[in-house]
Amino acid sequence: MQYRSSSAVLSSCIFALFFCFISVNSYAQQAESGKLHTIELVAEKFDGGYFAYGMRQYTVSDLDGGNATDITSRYPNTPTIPGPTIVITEGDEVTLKLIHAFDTNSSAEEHVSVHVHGVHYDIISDGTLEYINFLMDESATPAMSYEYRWVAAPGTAGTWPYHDHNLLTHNGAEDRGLYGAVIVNPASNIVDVNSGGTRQSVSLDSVMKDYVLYIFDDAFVGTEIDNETSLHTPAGVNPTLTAQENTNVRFHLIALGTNIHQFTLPNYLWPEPGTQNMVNSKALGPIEKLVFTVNASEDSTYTDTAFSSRLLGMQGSFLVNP
Ligand SMILES: [Cu+2]
Repeated sequence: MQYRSSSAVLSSCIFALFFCFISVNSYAQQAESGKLHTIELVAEKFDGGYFAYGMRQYTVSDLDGGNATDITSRYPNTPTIPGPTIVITEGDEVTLKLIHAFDTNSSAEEHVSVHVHGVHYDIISDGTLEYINFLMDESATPAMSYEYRWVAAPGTAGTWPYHDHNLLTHNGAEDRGLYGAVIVNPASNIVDVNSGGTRQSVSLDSVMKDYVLYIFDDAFVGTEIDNETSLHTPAGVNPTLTAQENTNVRFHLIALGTNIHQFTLPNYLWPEPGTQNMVNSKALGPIEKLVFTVNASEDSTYTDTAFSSRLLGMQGSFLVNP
């Protein structure tokens, strides 16, 4: 398949509760190798007046569709907050069909979308309304699903949020539960870990668990991925994270609030991305992210030490089982 490059477009979205800066990247190039992730997400109503994304169908195949494997069962079979974590690798492509699967009480509920950060896509996959993109409403509606296409081009490795942009307001309903994450693993399949104080490159295959922690302005909300069972489990508010001693585990922090947060994991140091330093704390502003891997050696308490976050008790246990 051929895809034309689109010109770079910059848009920004401001939420009632959160804001984010979004760069809609042009296709730097077509992915040269990798896998195709064919995903069907549903958006449904959720307890408490919230909304949630759910994984309806997920197959991974070669880019031409061959050798397809169904991995839907890795995910809960009901919609969840946070939404499903999509795990891909640089070089992969994603087609994501979103299905509007709830009765609407008002016209404000007729549009729902997926707007992603970090990966590349054409403007028709922006997941915004014509009001913002000057082109068209890129929504699933009660009448029609909508398909988005993303390319995890070289350089997109990282962990990125996705969220609705069109339900209720043109800023979306991220604050009503419609958000999730995309993990783009590096094509090298290598991550750096602190080994006895020095930086060591290890295979991603050695990472036994991934913890995705969304940092809101009053709490962490998490999802835990067990890479032995491949199961994704929503872990709730300020979740207790567990690891087996001496295994590598990876933290993915995504700040979704408007405050500046100061994440720390006492007794642990991790290689700072882009430098040779070892650090144990990181400031995260709105929509910033942090991905690091540690070797689980002792119990700790991950904490947001920013002043107001401390007052709100933003912390959770990291328990290492011998
Ligand atoms: Cu955004």
